[in-house]
Amino acid sequence: MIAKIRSSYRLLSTIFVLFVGLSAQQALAHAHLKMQVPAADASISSAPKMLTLNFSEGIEASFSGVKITGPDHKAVKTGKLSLDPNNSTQINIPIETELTAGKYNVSWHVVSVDGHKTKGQYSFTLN
Ligand SMILES: [Cu+2]
Repeated sequence: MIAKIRSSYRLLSTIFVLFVGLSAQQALAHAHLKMQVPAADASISSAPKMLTLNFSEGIEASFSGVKITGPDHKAVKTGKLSLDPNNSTQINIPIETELTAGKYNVSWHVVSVDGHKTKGQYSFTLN
């Protein structure tokens, strides 16, 4: 009898551990920024024409946005954000003005294919 209770207790705790493990994995499945061009904290010498952001998950482009702010604290004119045709985890944002030297801040927010929102920011410097 005691042995039977012990084994069902063990089964229950195994199920519980599996459940907690799965939930934690789902929480980690949100879209995190993995890579960006120009890179975060980069010091670059030529003005970029395009900004690309790579995430850990597929992105819903229509619910995502990126804002670039220049050294004068004004927003940089950007074109329409789009999903890369060959990679659903990458978004491309055309830069429609010739950037001048200074520090630029990139502020992004995205919705991943699982419907979750994430956001963040980083900067790069044009010399
Ligand atoms: Cu998620």
